[in-house]
Amino acid sequence: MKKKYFSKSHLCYSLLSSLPLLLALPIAFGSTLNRTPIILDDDGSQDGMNAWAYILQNPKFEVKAMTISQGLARPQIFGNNVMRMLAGLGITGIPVAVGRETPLSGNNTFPDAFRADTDTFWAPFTNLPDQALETVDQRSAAQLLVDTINQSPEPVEILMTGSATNIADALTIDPSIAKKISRLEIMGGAVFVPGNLREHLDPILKQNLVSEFNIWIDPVAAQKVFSAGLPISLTPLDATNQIGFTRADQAAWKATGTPESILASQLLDYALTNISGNDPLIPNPAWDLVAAINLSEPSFCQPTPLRIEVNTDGKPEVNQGQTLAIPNQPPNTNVCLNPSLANLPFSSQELFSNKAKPHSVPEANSGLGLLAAAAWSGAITWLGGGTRP
Ligand SMILES: [Ca+2]
Repeated sequence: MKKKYFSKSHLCYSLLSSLPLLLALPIAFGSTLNRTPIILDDDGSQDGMNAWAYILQNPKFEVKAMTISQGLARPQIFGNNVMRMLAGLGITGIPVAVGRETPLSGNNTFPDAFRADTDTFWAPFTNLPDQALETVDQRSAAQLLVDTINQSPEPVEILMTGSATNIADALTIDPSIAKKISRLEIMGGAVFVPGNLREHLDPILKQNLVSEFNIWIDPVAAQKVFSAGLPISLTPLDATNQIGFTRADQAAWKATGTPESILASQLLDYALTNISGNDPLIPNPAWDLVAAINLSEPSFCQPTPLRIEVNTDGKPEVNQGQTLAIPNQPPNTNVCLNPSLANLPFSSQELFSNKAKPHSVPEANSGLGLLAAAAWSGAITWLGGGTRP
């Protein structure tokens, strides 16, 4: 007679008896899972901080450093804002450094009104703690980039959602970092669609019909980055024009109730109110968040390999900063041209739900992960935790 080793009740007993160990597994996994090391580089934009919030709560990534580029931000001012933002999120231990205050070349600048809102971190839509828990790293942004990349045992990804100034400076300090960057995801440029300077009321800027702000703000730096042989993935206006976030997303993110989701909700509120005209029919593209999704989710967009070069010689009010797709040349960039939120394994309203769903913490793509996931699911039921969403 064959002995039945594992009855259902036996399995339940086994699970319960090892519950303390199994419950600890997801925590242990949090630090040892194959998280991709990443550096976040932004110019102090509300959509950039949405992108940062998304990456910070995303179990696929481990944020190794944050750097602030000139653009919307006056980096010295915005560095302190970021430290207070991190205090509000309860996050410590990530070095934050600021870059130079001006472009490598030229004097293109964002309109002052935009920069004033960045200086105040979009108050009163957001409400930062008065005190930071840590101070800004004393190294330059470029030096922090170089040190972080060189000290990482694995290649590092970078999400660049502002000017290319800091990355270009880092490549000047140590060109060898190019070989240790596994992917540089850029939000910037307008390849086959009009630019966004033209949308501004400034009588000079609006004459430029072809350039996008992040590239235009420091075109020499951008061209240096595009020609450095990096594995670049570009999320240009071509892609972001097709994506929109709504008041329904804002409400859902707020309801998710994590520090990151609430911050994202506040920043989207600012954008819908002040950038999209507070019209319920006009969603907000949250440009930098789209690039972050493109970096995280392979199903989001099928990339198109293209040779991208930046116009550095034109007049700022004509075509300087234009991203050109050069035909019949070896590609240097994987360009996202047709993204779709419908391709994601979750809805846009669930973008910030990673920390809110305990069962999603263990990754089920390994044997131990499956065990941990099963135990976690069992524990939730056992604890009377109710239904899984
Ligand atoms: Ca940005």
